[in-house]
Amino acid sequence: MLKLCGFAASNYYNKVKLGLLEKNVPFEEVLAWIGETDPAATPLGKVPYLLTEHGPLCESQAIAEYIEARYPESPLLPAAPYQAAKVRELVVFMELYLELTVRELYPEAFFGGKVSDGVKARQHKLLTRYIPGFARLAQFSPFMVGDTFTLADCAAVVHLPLVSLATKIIYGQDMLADLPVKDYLKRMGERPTVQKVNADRKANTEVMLSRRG
Ligand SMILES: N[C@@H](CCC(=O)N[C@@H](CS)C(=O)NCC(=O)O)C(=O)O
Repeated sequence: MLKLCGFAASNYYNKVKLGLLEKNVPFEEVLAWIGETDPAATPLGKVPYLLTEHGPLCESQAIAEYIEARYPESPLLPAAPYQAAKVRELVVFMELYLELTVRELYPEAFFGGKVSDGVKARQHKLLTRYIPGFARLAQFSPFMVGDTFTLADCAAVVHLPLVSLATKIIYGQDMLADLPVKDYLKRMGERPTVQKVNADRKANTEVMLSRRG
């Protein structure tokens, strides 16, 4: 059976977990905190990573695509190449431009640390450019791309709340507020799979924060 390694407070871990649940693929969760990961499986010590009977795999998008190729039932990528590329395009946008940009703010937004004014200003400028670009691609009607739940929704459900929350805490303004993100997340939150991921995330976040002391 596939083993998904990492911890449920992680958005990238939850992207893969949500895909597995949506596809009804059996898997086991193996708890691995940062610093406790296997370097042979994840050379940069990042989570998630997946243990398969062929060997380990890291990087959430590579993992998601592997699962998709191996378990074609309940597809999370459209069969048409262009539509599938549009899904991948949006995942890249959300991760490379939104999530990685706000990630610089997490130490202060979530972990009691401090982020310099210079970094805050730089990330704000980047987001001011990136978010309108994202807005042109995202559909929200009712899914991120097309008329079915896809890998773009797996990514959106886990990343967009962090973009909203981190920008609200650091800049006093949810920089996604002009997009229909709240309604979208509410709609997605009606799915039992999303409810499970969110409940596990909340419980694991408590444990993570208590470990940090
Ligand atoms: N590009 C990676 C990002 C994964 C990632 O950044 N995971 C975080 C937890 S949410 C992590 O492991 N951080 C520890 C680190 O970067 O050393 C992926 O898609 O899997």
